[in-house]
Amino acid sequence: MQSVGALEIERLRRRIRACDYLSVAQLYLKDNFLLTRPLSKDDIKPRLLGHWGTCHGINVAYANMKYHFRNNPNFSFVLGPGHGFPALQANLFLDGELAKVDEKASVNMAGIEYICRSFSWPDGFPSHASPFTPGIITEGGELGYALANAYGVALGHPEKIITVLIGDGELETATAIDSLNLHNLLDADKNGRVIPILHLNGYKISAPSIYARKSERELNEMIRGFGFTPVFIEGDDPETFQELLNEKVKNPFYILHTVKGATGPNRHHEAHQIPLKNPKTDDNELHELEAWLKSYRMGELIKPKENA
Ligand SMILES: Cc1ncc(C[n+]2csc(CCOP(=O)(O)OP(=O)(O)O)c2C)c(N)n1
Repeated sequence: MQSVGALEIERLRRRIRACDYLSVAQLYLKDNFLLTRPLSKDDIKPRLLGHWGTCHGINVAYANMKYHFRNNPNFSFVLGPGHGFPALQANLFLDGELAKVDEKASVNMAGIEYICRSFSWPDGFPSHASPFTPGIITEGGELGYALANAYGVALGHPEKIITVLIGDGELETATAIDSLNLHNLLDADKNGRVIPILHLNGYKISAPSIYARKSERELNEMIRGFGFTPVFIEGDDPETFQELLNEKVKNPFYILHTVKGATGPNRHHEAHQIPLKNPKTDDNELHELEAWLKSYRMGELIKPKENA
């Protein structure tokens, strides 16, 4: 089994921290983007609109899968929870993908300011992944099609590897659950490989998801019944994730088990959209938000010249 060095694991942890920070900053900030002074109510956007709960899981899955397939130009990532757009945008920004289509999104301080200020803002970026996002071919809004889209991308392209992140709420849709049968129709010699990851974060908006209520054994048996080998990834540490990715498994189906809203202030159903709703008017929430942003220690992750 191939193993990933400590330096690379640390880099992945830092990347995930930076993407988490940028996700929160996009949701909340219209100024003071790197907290160069104490956070004030004037720094907060007047209307908070977006989804936080799924972001950390997206950042974990994106960083790990992209690293694992870093030498494969035919790798792509399909995102089911497009409402977790701050996370997708953070990754595309950091990788310089956004700057390829929008020069204002250069990977520096000015770019950070631009993506944060413009998120969910009139004439700026929408709150969900949309056709303005590099690589987005189908704008969702309606959950359920990620897996079917991934198999569509694989059709007739044996060189392709497509990983697809599916929410546990999304898997409750008829389309998503039935799409687990699609691999039976694809001849492996003529089509690409699809690698599903179920993001088991426990909730579908404010209620527990059905799949989170199943025992690990029940879930494993269900996935096995569809013809996959279930692989549980417990928690968000890249070391575990990379180890499991490097284990050779026939037709794997990864189950990324995280807590909804992980790394944020409330880690459950209330984390789905905006976890702290009134930092612009409530002193306690403002301080909680500042502590949350500071917990990522973003200053350590930015090169000094960009931090100036
Ligand atoms: C077909 C459909 N039904 C309902 C919704 C409303 N909706 C938006 S997000 C969401 C919860 C999704 O849960 P999950 O897929 O687990 O994503 P996560 O918890 O990671 O945010 C729902 C039900 C929708 N977008 N599409």
